[in-house]
Amino acid sequence: MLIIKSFLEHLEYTLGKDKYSATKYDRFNALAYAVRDKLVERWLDTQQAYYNSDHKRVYYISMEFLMGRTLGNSLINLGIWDEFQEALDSLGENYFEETLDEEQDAGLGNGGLGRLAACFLDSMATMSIPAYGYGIRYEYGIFRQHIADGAQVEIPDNWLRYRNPWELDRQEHLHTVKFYGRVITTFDKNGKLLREWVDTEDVMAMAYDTPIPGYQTNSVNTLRLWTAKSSREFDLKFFNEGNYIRAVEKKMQSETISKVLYPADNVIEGKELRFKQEYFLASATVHDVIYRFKKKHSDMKRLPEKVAIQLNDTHPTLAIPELMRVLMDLHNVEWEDAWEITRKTFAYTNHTILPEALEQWPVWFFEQILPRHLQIIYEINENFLKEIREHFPDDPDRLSRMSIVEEHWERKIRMAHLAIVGSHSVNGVAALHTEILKNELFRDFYEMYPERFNNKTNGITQRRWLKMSNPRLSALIDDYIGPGWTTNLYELEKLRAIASDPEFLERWQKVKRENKEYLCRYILQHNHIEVDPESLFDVQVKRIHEYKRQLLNVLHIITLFNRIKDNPKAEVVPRTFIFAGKAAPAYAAAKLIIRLINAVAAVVNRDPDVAGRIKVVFLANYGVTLAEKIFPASDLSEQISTAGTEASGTGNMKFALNGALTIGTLDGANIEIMEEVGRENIFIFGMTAAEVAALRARGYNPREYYNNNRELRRVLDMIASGYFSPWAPELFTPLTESLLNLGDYYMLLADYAAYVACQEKVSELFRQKDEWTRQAILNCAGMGKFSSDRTIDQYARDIWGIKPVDILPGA
Ligand code: DL6
Repeated sequence: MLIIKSFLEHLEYTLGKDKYSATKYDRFNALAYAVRDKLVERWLDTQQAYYNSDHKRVYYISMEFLMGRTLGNSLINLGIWDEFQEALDSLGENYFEETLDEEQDAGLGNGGLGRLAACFLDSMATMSIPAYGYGIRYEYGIFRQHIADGAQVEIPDNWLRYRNPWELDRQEHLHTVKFYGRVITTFDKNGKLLREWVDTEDVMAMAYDTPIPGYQTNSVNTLRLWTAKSSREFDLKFFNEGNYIRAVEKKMQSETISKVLYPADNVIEGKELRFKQEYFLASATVHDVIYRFKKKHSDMKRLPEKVAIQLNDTHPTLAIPELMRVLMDLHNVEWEDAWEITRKTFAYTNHTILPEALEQWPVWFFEQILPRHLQIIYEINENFLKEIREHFPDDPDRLSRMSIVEEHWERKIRMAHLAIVGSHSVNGVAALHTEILKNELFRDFYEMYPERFNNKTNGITQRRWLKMSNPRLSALIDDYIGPGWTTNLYELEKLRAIASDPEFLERWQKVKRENKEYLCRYILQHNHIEVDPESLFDVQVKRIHEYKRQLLNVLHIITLFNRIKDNPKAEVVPRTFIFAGKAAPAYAAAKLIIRLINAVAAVVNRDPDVAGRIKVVFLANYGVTLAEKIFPASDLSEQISTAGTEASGTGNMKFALNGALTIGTLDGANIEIMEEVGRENIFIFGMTAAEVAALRARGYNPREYYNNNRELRRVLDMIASGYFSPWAPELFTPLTESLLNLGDYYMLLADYAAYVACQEKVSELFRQKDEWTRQAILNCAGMGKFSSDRTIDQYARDIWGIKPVDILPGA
């Protein structure tokens, strides 16, 4: 009952409420504080142990951390879920669940890249790796999505409005981040050339720390997020000039840096504010890292012995010239040494090959905002070009291809080139993706630095994505093979031996059924659609993007619809098509795809001929918490991107872990999933990446497919003629135009027939309930490789050279 005591004390003394005045949100806060108390001691012990042992530490810098909720995860990782559940439920019916449900998602990310960072934090803490996450404490996270008349509406996510009980502000951890100004050259007393960056406009970066508890371990790591504060000196200048309004205005301007997360996934926003955000994160983090290093060391050459910095995509790459600047201008390190230290410290992960997501910043941004960094980048580039000439003396074209400075059109800095040149490791996030980096996107660099390139296939944390979000399946698995899978996911292999055991099959089916019933209730409550839990739950949840091909899924739905309309008595396997995902607010095609899904849903769901056979549901506001409800209830996982476009995918892993079968292309990590679960237990269709490239090179003509496939033609004509939008017949023609007249860049039409045929096999198998279940079990059994623990182990060994540190209580 100590728990209740602590909970009630926080309600009273921290929040000033009693049981009469406390809202549900107060209850959540009081519980969160009670749990945080339990973390703090271990947190302090961990930080002290890192300091004392002076181990090498890794700094994972990311513009995104898609954390979701923290309370449930902390209870799981601390092993106190049951205890708290029992204690809280003694206060009232459903008290515990309702309280957990009050927590807002920390949505500081767009999708896969941000969620990967969050899974990595969990794994690093669980594996006692001395690690820090560094990011920005956006006041507004990813927008909330509402659906109004079938269309996406964005609502600001003011997630910090009602306090965040997990964070602690560290007023003492303040760093000055400089912008603008000019560089002057002076000499020191020995005649050495000095560069000084002067007349800058300064912003303060203030730290907020969140504890990251490992699972069944004493380690509690730190996620440090920076918030922008105006600098006092800066304000004073205007105050002293008597310009009060200007001073306040400037203060507000400087604080906008950490206001809002840019909401585009896999696309860059070439905005000045985004550029400033990236530098703000890079600079504050580099200063913090150096500050911590200097507590124990004075010789900067030892930095790479003690510090590894992982760049989560190119977004934090300005940390490379920033470290060079700090070493040379503030610590008097010579260029050669500074460069060696920098290269040995940094490692870069690439997460996309889509051209629209590869960052290039205009040189004039640098000239105005970061003039000293531009000098440094130019010098890095000069040395680099010299090195290329030495390696490849007879290949002048190479120089312009590889240069860090793009000289055509507007001059730009190619951030990926800077990241590769300034790092000792470059990795892709799935085997195919890394091959594409080596052989296509970064081929020139691979030829020059083959030893830098390596693959680290992504993973997910099984603590959140199975143990916490699917308690029924976790309990069943524990019953048969024990709980070892929570820290060693390869233990799931043991399920293979019982995949045909009738009792196990039956219990597995019962779990799936209950999870589906739970989702049905959610759908009824939120979408007012009644869904049959016996139907096949065919699910595609992820960001809406043309390359992910939600539109191909819609083409299949309309095909089925037509088949049923033509032959209303035909035997069909009932399916519920479930979609969820956000579109970037400025991405017109993606937003139109959402409208089309909802328009098709409206037609299909009210048609009496198809009643009881197909339903279409679009669930609004996809995020971590909604995902936790969807994966456990899914039968079929749609992973249908054009081969060669999805770097890895991680949703694919979450589905399979929860016993869904995959229908997918040979893209990203789907290929490795297939290798692990067996070709016979996955539905693979469509062109390979090599076939896509070959077809593109030959000249792809989508019209050929349209002309030669009657069903496809009919589906596209229906969309184009306004069948699903009689109130605005031309509403969806931009989508059909892009397929038929603008080249169908992602080749939906080329894969359509194979996809539809493959879906028929899916339906056939679903009729054989036990065989379906057996394959679902084998999918789950094959997921060992896809734990983020394995991924982190590989990063720690191959890239960071970091070993776990045992944390003894009270050490
Ligand atoms: O590596 C995490 C995740 C992959 O699983 C996805 O396949 C990939 O699309 C995503 N990439 C991005 C890139 N954004 N930018 N830049 O989100 O990374």
